[in-house]
Amino acid sequence: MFEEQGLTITRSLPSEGKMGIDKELYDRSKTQNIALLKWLDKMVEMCQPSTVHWCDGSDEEWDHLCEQMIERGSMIRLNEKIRPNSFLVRSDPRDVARVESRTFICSYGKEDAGPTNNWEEPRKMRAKLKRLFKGCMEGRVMYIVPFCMGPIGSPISQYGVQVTDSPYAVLNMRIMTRMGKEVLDSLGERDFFIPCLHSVGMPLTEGVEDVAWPCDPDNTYIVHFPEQRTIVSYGSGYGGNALLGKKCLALRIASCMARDNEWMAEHMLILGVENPDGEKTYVAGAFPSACGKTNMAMLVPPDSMTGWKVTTVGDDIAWLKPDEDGGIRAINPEAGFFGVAPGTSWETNPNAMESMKQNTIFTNVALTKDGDVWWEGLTDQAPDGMIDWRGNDWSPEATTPAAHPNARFTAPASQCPTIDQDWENPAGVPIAAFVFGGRRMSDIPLVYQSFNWNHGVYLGATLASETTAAAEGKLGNLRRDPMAMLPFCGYNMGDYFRHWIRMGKRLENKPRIFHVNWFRKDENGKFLWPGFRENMRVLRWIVERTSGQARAVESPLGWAPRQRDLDWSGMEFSEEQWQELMKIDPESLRMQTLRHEELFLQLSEFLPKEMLFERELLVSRL
Ligand code: TSX
Ligand code: MN
Repeated sequence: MFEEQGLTITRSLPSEGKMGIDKELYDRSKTQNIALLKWLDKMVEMCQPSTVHWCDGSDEEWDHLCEQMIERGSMIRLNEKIRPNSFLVRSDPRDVARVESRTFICSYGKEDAGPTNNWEEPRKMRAKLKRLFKGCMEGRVMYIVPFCMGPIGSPISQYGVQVTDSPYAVLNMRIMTRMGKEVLDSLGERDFFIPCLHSVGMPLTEGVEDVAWPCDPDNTYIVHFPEQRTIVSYGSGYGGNALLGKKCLALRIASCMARDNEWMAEHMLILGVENPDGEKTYVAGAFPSACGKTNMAMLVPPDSMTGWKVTTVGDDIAWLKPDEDGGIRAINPEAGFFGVAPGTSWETNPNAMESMKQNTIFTNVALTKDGDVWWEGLTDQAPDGMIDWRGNDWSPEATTPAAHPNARFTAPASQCPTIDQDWENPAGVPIAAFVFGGRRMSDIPLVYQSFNWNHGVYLGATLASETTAAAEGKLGNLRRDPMAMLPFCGYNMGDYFRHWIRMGKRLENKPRIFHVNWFRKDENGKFLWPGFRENMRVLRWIVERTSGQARAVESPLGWAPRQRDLDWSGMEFSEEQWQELMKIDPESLRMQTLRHEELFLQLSEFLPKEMLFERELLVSRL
């Protein structure tokens, strides 16, 4: 079985002498794990690095890698007094985001990847990758990064080993995952771990000079082999393309493992809501991009809601497993936040700001003259004398942004002031509600609850966000993003819906399912809901619905609160405002529902009948 996990399925019969040299290149005494050593032998042989370094996850290793990157001009140390042990990295301007067009699910059958994923025949893709990886680490260090997604020892956690030639990836993995010697020891001789191969794709062959951010944008591939549970990524050093534990493992590969083993790998935040009596309710939420998911995960309730608290378990990914009590428990497989910097401020997210006070890597933000960082939305006024994300002088009069819109901070979750006391509990936290949230300027009310599980799955399956670009005078285009998983599901989306329906049958204590929309606008284009801290009022209704305390009335979309069902302490909101915020126009919604459901059309041959049934029910209610 393990033969298949490497790239070199066919043995190219290296001469014994050569193999001997390669094996001596790295210390094979670090582990007794045969499967791991066998895979590493092949990777070293194929990539031809000049040295191999086993990452132990120590502070010394961190310091050493940072020093080395600084020396090469790949990293800048920020002002130690303002931002201790924190760094700025500027990427190649061609390598600034995940590349969906070059992300592949290489299952045996094309149908298994489904119509919403890029697919290539595994054998063809392996051959292509083999050519790219041959000698790709020449002149570079190969880092071996043993990591664990989830608390070490948790029955829900999974091990991975990333091989990479990017010290930037190593440093980020050190924040985002449990990484190093402890993980390697805990992995022991188990043969199940996810092999993750990564290269920036710029070998230092003779005459080639290194650059600050090596990459190969013309040959970028992010490839998943779901049956083998392996990941191969080439050509990019950025975020989800290079930190393979996150989107590649914890979502795409994990979603396949979850389908096969009756659990769930979801693109969800996890938060805890504590009421004034100290009772805790956990909620998991899926939001498409640009909906403020990290802000939600770190919500600060309004002062007027005395005794209510929100705690943070995770801001991006949830792994959920059925428990003994018929419920479902979730862990955050990550150990850090890889958040979008622009728009993050002391106003919008003070807990994120606290989390990044130290030990943080900033990527593609602006550098201030006193050696701190800045980005659009951090302050109203941009400071003078900055250097922008491309490394050029920048002034507030400039027409280009100082920080790249996808600039990031990588910060340890442990530094978040609201981090939940059970965020590393190996058993996870019990989930009482799922919340799906879209950015919808019109038609969709603030909040409603599904009538039942399958109806809730339909709400998730039809989740959509309006693109912010309000082109051609009309409102933005609706983009479907089922369960916010469209770019992250490692298999056929139709089968993914089916898996959700199956999980509902399996669970005795099903989480209740809700839909929220913070972004409805009036006819003048003004937001009807203040959002941010005030979302706590909606969150309170949601958790009190799960315990049967809060009231609701039936609407065509689902159970909806009346104004008096929400906590309005310390907030003025007129009845007219409420009516406009919660208004349902059945005619318009019916048209929308019947109209080209583009995604449903694309998936039509794979859709579970339950989803079509839910649509019919909705249309008839409208
Ligand atoms: O994150 C947001 N949340 C969730 C907060 C916990 N944002 C930012 C989204 C961009 C990533 C929001 N933007 C939210 C929200 O609830 N709501 C809005 C829309 C909005 C923007 C500005 C105002 C109000 C609503 N300003 C005033 O009302 C003054
Ligand atoms: Mn995400």
